[in-house]
Amino acid sequence: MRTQVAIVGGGPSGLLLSQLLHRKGVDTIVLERKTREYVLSRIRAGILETGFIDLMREAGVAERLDRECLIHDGTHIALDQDMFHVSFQESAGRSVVVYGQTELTRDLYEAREAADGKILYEIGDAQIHDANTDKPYLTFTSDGQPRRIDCDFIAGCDGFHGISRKTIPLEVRREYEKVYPFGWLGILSQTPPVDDELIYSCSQRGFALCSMRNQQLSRYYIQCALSDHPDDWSDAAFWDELKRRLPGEQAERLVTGPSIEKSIAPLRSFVTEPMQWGRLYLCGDAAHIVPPTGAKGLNTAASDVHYLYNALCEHYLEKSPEGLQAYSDKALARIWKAERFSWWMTMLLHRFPEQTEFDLRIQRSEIAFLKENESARKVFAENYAGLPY
Ligand code: RFL
Ligand code: PHB
Repeated sequence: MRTQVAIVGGGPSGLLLSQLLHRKGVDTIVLERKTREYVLSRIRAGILETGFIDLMREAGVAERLDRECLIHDGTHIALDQDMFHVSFQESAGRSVVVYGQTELTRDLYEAREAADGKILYEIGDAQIHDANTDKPYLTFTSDGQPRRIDCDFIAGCDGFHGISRKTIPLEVRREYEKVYPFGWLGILSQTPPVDDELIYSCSQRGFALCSMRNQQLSRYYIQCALSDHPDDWSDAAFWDELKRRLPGEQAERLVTGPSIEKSIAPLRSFVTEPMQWGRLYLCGDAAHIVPPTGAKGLNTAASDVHYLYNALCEHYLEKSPEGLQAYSDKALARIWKAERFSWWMTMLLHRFPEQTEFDLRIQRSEIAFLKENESARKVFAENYAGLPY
């Protein structure tokens, strides 16, 4: 088989890149290790920046998103019983939208299928060869048969546990990592959300987040120990703990119900540099991870896709190598800013095992400053609503 751009990974990064390139007449093949159903069963991101929406529109896949998404002009932040609002519209002049990663991925799959796009599912043992030459290729197994794809470029969109990043030799690759000493226990429930907007809550019992997917589907998270297992948490125990971490009025208003999904995600900050090696380009979680506190994971994947898509268009349509040469530096400049914001928001709102009384007072005073100071709220809103591409 031959294609222009071979894409490893059929998550949101890989599918969006494939769909955007297809609209410019560039041929791609997407290789996905799992089934379509498995990818769609992963409950992940919920908040999209406007840059992401613009890309979905450019890819011609935003019709349902534009119709069904919830626009959020701001967010609530709670410190114990006190809750205040930060308006993204007032402070940054833009909003974010709520539209689940599952729905977005479904829209992308449907668009690729409608255009007869090539996606190979359940492939095994993918390996990248000769990425630092003019003739890169991939080998893998499909239906038990060995296969090979020759291509011009390889996009490594295979997430944190994929093979693409590890293909870059250790002498070239530099990794930066911070692991946080807790996880997020998340549940999805068929209940109306407790508020029209998100609530990020810093309480003495730890962090909690009230989010949603739509008017009838809520997504809630609580900070938990890394040693916890979802089965340790009955629904009743989860609701009880969530209520204790919310201001009284919100706790009272909370509608509870059976969970339809329950999982624990560890929190990590991670960046690999460079994001390019020869003809291999990394995109999304394959190159970087943020803790979910700033809702930046999927949004940073989208900015990578934006830079790589434009660079590939410059290569194929304008015969210019400049975009591809600049890709890693451009992508990383934006990534590090999102890393900083996600780290800061994580430090601001969680309980840390080694926190002293002094640390706690500093944390409270930083939240108070955010509440009272317009400039601080502006910095928060600019970052949360998404920095420009
Ligand atoms: P993905 O989604 O991990 O997709 C990678 C795909 O590659 C496949 N794959 C392979 N395929 C072939 N060969 C191999 N060797 C392969 N190895 C792996 C995998 O099966 C998979 O299908 O990466 P991608 O596309 O870069 O997308 C990244 C996002 O999924 C991720 O950043 C977000 O979900 C992070 N995130 C959030 N991001 C936001 O922007 N806003 C949020 O509100 C938000 N909330 C979250 C989140 C992530 C969470 N978890 C569980 C990690 C909340 C949570 C709880
Ligand atoms: C979510 O809805 O899953 C979500 C929202 C905001 C975050 C993280 C996750 O910061």
